[in-house]
Amino acid sequence: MSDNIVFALAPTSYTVLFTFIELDIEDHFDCRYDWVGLYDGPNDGFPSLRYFCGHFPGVSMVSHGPYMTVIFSSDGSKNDRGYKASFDFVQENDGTCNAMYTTAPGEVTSPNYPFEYPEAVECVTHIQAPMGQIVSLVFFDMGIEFNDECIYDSVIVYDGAGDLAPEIGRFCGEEVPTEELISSGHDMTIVFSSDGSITSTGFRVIFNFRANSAWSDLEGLRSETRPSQVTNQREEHLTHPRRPLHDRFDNRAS
Ligand SMILES: [Ca+2]
Ligand SMILES: [Ca+2]
Repeated sequence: MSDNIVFALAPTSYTVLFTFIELDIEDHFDCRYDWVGLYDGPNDGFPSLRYFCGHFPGVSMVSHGPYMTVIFSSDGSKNDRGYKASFDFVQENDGTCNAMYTTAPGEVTSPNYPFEYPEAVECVTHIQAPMGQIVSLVFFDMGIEFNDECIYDSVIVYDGAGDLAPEIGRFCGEEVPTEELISSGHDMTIVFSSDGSITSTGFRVIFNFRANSAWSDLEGLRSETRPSQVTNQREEHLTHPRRPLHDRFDNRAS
């Protein structure tokens, strides 16, 4: 029998994004024996967001405020490997699912993935590679209410910062897109939206950064001529909100 408690505190106006990197906990339909519980506040007296057991790596949950409490509990028999997870702080906009990433590789999923996404949400994810690099995106899973023009629920990928940038692709349905999506500059934006009825299991994509050869040449030329302030201030500012509390934590004995 053991209990292990982790508490995350984000700055005011941020929420806590908790993602299972690995989850391997004695399975039971009610998670009665071993479990990880996520609570929407500074201790386990607050409402539980969800209890997890079994095997669901990649699942994320977001708190509604700046606190999240995570409790791992196991009973007296049958141990699996345990869990490993990461925390990030996400700026609260509409209280749900917007995010920004400036490091790679990384993953973006619909809320609650691989469980059903909520109705009537819009999640904007902005991915920004360092200057001179581009963003590459590959779909791994797809389950979004289908319509010929994806007018009800959709994932739209934009070639730039924000949804005014040109569209790279618009996706819905059950078929996993096979092509690699690439930005022309260092920004890419993913907008997931759902309407007020019919949901599905959602999507999962992996993104990475890579050198843009045209850019690299240009940067090489520039670095010889321009002043030494290589990083612009906007990037620094945007990087700050996503500093993790603990890069990773791990309940397994080493
Ligand atoms: Ca057990
Ligand atoms: Ca829908």
